[in-house]
Amino acid sequence: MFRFLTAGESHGPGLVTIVEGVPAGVPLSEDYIRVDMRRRQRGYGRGGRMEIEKDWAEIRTGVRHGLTMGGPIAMLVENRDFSTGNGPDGKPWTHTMSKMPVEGEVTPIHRLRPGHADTPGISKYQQDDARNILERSSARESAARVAAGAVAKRFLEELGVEIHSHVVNLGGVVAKQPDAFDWDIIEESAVRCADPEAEEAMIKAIDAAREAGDSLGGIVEIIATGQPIGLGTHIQWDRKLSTRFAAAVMSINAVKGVEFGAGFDQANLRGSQVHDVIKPIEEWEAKPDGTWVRPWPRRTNNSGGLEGGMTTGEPLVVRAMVKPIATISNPLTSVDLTTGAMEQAHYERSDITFVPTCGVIGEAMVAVTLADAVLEKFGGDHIDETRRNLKSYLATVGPGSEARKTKS
Ligand code: EPS
Repeated sequence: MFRFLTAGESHGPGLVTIVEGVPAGVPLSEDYIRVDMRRRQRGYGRGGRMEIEKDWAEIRTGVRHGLTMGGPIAMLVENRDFSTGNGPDGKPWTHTMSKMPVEGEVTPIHRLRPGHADTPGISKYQQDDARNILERSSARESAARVAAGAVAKRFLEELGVEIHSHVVNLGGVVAKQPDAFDWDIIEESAVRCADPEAEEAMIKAIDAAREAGDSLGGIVEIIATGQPIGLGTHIQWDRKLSTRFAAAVMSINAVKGVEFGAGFDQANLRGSQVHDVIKPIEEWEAKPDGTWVRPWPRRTNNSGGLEGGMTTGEPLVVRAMVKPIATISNPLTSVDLTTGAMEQAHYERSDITFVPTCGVIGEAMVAVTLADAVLEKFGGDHIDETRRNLKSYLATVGPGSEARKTKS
């Protein structure tokens, strides 16, 4: 099993994550994790906080001489804002977020932000200060997820799996889908978009929203390639991979919808237009060892690489719809939590959009879910064992029971 937990607050000393289940022998470094930590911080439309933070996941356990040891990997991500920045009332965050009681007043947050976790949070946790809710509900926590996701990606790379993402819609500007993805170009794009014309319009939309004191949502697409056919299962509802990917991606702050492959558009089509026809064996690509590059390949991939809750071996295509951020500088009318009287919602600082970032967080959640599914099927206390098990399984996949016997 591959799993992780996070801890930490947005303006506390930092974030912590513990990743468990990584086999021994996987090459891993802080520099490798840093690449995704940086990617998460980029993107046009991010707010002032990203000028302060230089996210770095410090590996504290589980790695020796550049290789995982099989034990839990604990990582720390410092919040530089805590040690260097000022919070409300011009007081340092060390004061506002002190573990122990402090001298003098710390101004509580009473003006609830519609759309954020504030209102149900203060009710349920019986808080008189919405900071005790928003510190944990902040999307700052996604830095710890991206660190965990990078570990999952490193493990998956060893098995030939790659994960990327791009923005398909930002603030209602829809990108044209390219025939083939050039991931280097997408990484260079200020909004992580494959269509330069749409990119320009997205940037304009972000500038206009900033001007209006508002925020923007959108849609990101996450694509994983190289995973074998047959991960997950059709056997039980909670073990289906479609269930697990949807839950993992829906768990990202502000994500309100998930679709696979042709997605919701399939509602408008007939079955004959939707289902992915299997190619005849003459068109299969063979590897030198007698196995197939992709057994049971398809002519199309409307399923997004999942059938019956299992991988088909075709690229996994997951899209997430991200609502506009709830913290807006021209705040909505709201109420004071102590009196119920009308007030403007609280505003400290925020991003205009975090759609480009959301793709990077989506990659992390897809990576963690795929890593878990790979270990469920192939196990392995050392990466070589996982690799051996994957190889012997692949030798059995293809037409005919005779072929299965002789190849395995
Ligand atoms: C974020 C840090 C936060 C926000 C954002 C994501 O920093 P601060 O609250 O200090 O400005 O910029 O959080 C939200 C969008 C949210 O709704 O909480 C980060 O590190 O990604």
